[in-house]
Amino acid sequence: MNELSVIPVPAEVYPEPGVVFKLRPDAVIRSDSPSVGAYLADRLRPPTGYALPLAQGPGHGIELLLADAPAGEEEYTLEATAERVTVRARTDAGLFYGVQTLLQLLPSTVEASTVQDGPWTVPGGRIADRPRYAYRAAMLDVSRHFFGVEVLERFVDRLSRYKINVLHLHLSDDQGWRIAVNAWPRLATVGGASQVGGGPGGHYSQEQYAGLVAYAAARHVTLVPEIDMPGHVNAALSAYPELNADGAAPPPYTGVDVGFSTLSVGKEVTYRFARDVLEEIAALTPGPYLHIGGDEAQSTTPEDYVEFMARVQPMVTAAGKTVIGWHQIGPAAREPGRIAQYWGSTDEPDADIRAAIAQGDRVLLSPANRVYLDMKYTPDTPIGLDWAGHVTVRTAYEWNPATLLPGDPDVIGVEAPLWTETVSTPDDIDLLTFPRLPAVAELAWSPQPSRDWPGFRARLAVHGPRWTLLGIAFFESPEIPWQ
Ligand code: TNX
Repeated sequence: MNELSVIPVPAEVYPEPGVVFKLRPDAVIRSDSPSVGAYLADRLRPPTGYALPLAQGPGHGIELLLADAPAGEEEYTLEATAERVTVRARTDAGLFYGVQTLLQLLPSTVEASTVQDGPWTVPGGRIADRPRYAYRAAMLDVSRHFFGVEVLERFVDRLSRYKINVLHLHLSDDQGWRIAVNAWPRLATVGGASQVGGGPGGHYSQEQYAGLVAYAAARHVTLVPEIDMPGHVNAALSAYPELNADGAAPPPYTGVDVGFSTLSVGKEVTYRFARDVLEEIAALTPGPYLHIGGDEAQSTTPEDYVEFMARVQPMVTAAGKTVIGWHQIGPAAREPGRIAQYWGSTDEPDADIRAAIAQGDRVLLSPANRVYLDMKYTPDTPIGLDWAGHVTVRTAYEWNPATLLPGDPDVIGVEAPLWTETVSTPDDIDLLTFPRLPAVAELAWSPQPSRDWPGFRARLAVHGPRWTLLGIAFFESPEIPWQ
């Protein structure tokens, strides 16, 4: 295991020089987890052409075992001998991560969808691995540009290969409302029928959303839905005149400005709307979190903002969920367990995040000048923004989440957001996501001392051929010695 190119780099690796596991055509998969066993078989059968039956008993092949496992929730060990590969974990999630590591130890052609020549080898040795942070996330803004369920499924599938375990969906903004709400049907049918640049937009039915939740769960990814309030609400205001202070609905918005819309904090209908929406979204969400936005409420007075949040945050708690808000939520009274998502820069934390930390909020890190996937890599990047600077692969990779903010906050993890003002096709998503998302995945999973830029750059190079086989239109950054 000395030529490992695993991303995120595992916590502990003990190579066994001279030992090689070679998958034979008669190999079996013995799995204590039916779902992870089936996932592995689905990934291995097309490129190998082997039958790989799910079998009992320890023949030649791969074992995924829930016995004699390490203690951590997402922890696993992987041992490769000449005869078999054994993954052990206490949970299905741990086995799933062990399987991702195993797939990365096999040749890149394992990503092909048709039968390839072997040999299907895994270097001998032992890995003991566990995540640094429990919350390892990406965000996709489906409001500025709408993307259908198939695009989201592909995104989830790709994230899960790098042990990302949360997908945050920005489901509402000025330009479009993307989820059906039975109590307020015009949100989706009227508020969803627009997007940046004036395209048709779209929305997810509750059935489609539930399907996506299940698809993600099968890959150990939790969806975190966001309904952004009290700003970023033009789409909702355009669908329901009564939500507006003057009772008149504004036209749909197809530009890229922010900060011009607000819910009416003094109107009771605002709270009926918020409660109905949050209850329906909570019912669609098996995960523990609801994100209520709270950013850039520049058309809401600070007093109104605090009053609004004092009434709306308890609705999330009442629906059985934990509040997440962008860090502007810091000055508003907190609900127990609240998480503030920091999207400032790494230079000087502002008063809002300081207020959040002082109140005891947990913190999710999304520093814009490090992990905003919508920032251009360089001035030449054909799409993307640059208000937070240019974010090279190295910039995204080379920082320490533990020392970013003062006040010793409880950091739950790292999230890389992809805002889509300039992102309108699946290839656009790929270009901005790869290779920066794998950099963020390693930042969130691997221990700080086991990762460094020269090592990451060399390992990343080996992933290019995999992405090509998967049809990922990644950015061939000159920072990486691509193979
Ligand atoms: C800031 S980050 C926003 C978004 C924009 C993004 C573009 C945040 C909470 N708000 O409304 O899409 O910048 O980079």
